[in-house]
Amino acid sequence: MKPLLINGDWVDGAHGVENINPSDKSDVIDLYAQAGVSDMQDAITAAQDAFKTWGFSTPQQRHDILKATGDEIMVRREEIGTLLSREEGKIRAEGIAETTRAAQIFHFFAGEALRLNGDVVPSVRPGVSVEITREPVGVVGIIAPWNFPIAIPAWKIAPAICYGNTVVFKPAELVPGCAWEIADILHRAGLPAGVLNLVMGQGSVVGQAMLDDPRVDAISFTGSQATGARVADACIKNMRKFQLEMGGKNPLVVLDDADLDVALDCAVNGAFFSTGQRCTASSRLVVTEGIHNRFVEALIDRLRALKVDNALKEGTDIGPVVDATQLAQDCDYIDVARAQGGNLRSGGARVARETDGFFLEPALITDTTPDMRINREEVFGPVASVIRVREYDEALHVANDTEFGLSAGICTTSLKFSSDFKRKSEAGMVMVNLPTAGVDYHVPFGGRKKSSYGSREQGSYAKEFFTIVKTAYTAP
Ligand code: UN1
Repeated sequence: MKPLLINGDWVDGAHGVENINPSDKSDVIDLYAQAGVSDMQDAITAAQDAFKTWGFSTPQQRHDILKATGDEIMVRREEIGTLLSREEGKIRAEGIAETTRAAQIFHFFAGEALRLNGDVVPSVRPGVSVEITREPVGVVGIIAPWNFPIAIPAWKIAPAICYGNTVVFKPAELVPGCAWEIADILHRAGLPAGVLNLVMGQGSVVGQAMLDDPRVDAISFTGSQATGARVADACIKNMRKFQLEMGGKNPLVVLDDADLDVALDCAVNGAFFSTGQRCTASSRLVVTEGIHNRFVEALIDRLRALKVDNALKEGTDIGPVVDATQLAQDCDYIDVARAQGGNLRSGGARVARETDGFFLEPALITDTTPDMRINREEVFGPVASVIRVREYDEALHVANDTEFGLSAGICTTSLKFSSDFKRKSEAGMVMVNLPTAGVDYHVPFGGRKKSSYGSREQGSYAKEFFTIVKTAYTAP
């Protein structure tokens, strides 16, 4: 059984749960310890104690540990990437790419540890000087989702440690494997006891215990809107800092003047790669009428050529859905879309393969309208809908007609339309002739409206969340 990490010790929890491969339900990856409420409380105590020293550690020490962690992840990227695919179901190439991204994130924040600076400002009062510095926030709780089992933990843990915070990390229940590897690597890289605590377990038990504990100074959360709202309530109650990344209903606009191949690449990648299980997925394809039929027919041809199979099998393009609950949700949304008048033009059926997994053919639903549930609620699966519009202005309006605002894309060869879209899109991230998903690791990530709350993640902007500003005045 893979244990919890609390105060630098590996401890067995109350019991273990099996980590199951969604490509092959008979494949049990390992047993992972499950924490109870008292384990979470011990972890928070450990993080609080460790903060007394780690909060004053040198940038060199933080750099060296983050660098060593990035180095080991990079060297082991094939092995860890394979584990990732085995537990989450994205194809092996995607698993390795995500693991590489995690290594790059650790390297980026190793550098950032050495670059933290402040300001010295002349006071309005004679002889006085003012210093503005950034200090760590304290004990940071991290709640991560299952769809990026290593990249998202990396982009929360690396900046937390970089800026001198200590961490209580609750990974998603479905993907403890990569979380355990990160904890093990950081521990062996010399991270002092209590700086990172790994508390695996149920959200309703250990997640709740984290939210309820007033000793946690900040929480960084990625997950569903419903859980995000609960995190927000608990944080307000405790007057603590928080940052939420939640869902998306990201539009990809395709204009008449688009390069058809570019638009198809963006749609196939953005909507269906990683089995569509990305909050940045292009789930709404907003297409102007001059290109609509050509685009839809060519997209159907592309989708039929995709191989849906075991994530670890050579040649697979789309792996399984993550579990039975998610699969049922995907199928329900396809049914709802059809019942409301959508036309299921391709895929959407459960398929059997050599191994017993949660395989679903990528589904394309055409003739949908913006008010249908399929265009308002996040599905989080290999399901995309097409909305036909007359011209650019209507496309922009439809693109913004959503309570979400994470990512938005446009395929066009027009500078005028792309410039206008970049300015008027109500999303946190805008992509021109690129998929809405798949972002760089060194620039800010985050959305608007109900997709996100709080300051941006990633890149140097991460310090807004993981540090707190102090203003110090000195008279001679
Ligand atoms: C990406 O598209 O590269 O959960 C990252 C998600 C996002 C991460 C997307 N938080 O899908």
